[in-house]
Amino acid sequence: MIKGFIFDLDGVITDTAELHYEAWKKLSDDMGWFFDRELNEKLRGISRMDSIKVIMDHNKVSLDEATVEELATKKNDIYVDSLDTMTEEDFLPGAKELLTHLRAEGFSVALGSASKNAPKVLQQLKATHYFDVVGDGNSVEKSKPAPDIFLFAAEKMRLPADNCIVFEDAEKGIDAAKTGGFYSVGIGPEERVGHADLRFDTMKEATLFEVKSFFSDLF
Ligand code: G16
Ligand code: MG
Repeated sequence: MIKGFIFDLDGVITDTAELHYEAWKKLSDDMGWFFDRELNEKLRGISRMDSIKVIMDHNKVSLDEATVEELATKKNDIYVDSLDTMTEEDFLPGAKELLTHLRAEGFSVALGSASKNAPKVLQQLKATHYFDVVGDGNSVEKSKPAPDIFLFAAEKMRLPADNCIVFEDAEKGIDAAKTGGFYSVGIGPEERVGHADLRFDTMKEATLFEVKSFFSDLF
C-alpha cells in the first residue's frame, strides 16, 4: 500500500539548478577555473562538498580540506543571497497541484533533499505547510546515491520504504531510492532517470491520476 510520498527539491519542486549554476560560475571565475552548464549537470542532486570536488577534479586542482570548505562556503553565500529572489511563483509547473492533491487525499508527504538550504527554499516558495517531514542536507551524513535521506524521511513518517514513492530528477537520486527499497518516479529524460519505475519528462505530466494508474495494485 502506498501511504507516503517523498520529494526531492531541486528539479522536482522547483528549479534551483540555475541559481546553483550562477553561484558556482562566480566562484569558478574568481578562481580562474573552467565551469560550464555541462559540468553543472554533473552536480545535479549531489552535495555541496561533492560538487566542489567534481569541479576541482575537472580543473585538475588540489587544495587542502580547510580551503576547499572555505570556497564551498563562499559559493553557498552567493547562492543563499540569490534565494531572496525566489517567490511562490517559482514552483515547477505541476508541483504545487500534485502537493495540493496529495494533501487533500490524506497522504503523508516528506521532502528528501541533499540541500542544506532546503528550509529556506521552502520558505521562499511558501511551501513548508505541504510537508509533514523535511529531510535535508543536515539530516543525514551520507548523501545520494546512498538511500539515507529517503530512509530518514520514511522513518519520520513511520512508514516502511515499500509504502512510499520517491520523486527524483537525478540519476543518483533514483539509484538512492532503488537501493532503499522505495518505488520511484523519475522526472527528466530517459538517459538520466530511465531506471525509475515510472518516468515523466516534467512535473506537469506527473499527476496523481497518472501515478495511481501506473501503480494501480498499490493503491
Ligand atoms: C540540491 C542540488 C545540488 C546541490 C545540493 C546541495 O539537491 O540538486 O546541485 O549541490 O542540493 O545544496 P546546498 O549547497 O544548498 O546544500 P536536491 O537533492 O534538492 O536535488
Ligand atoms: Mg534534484
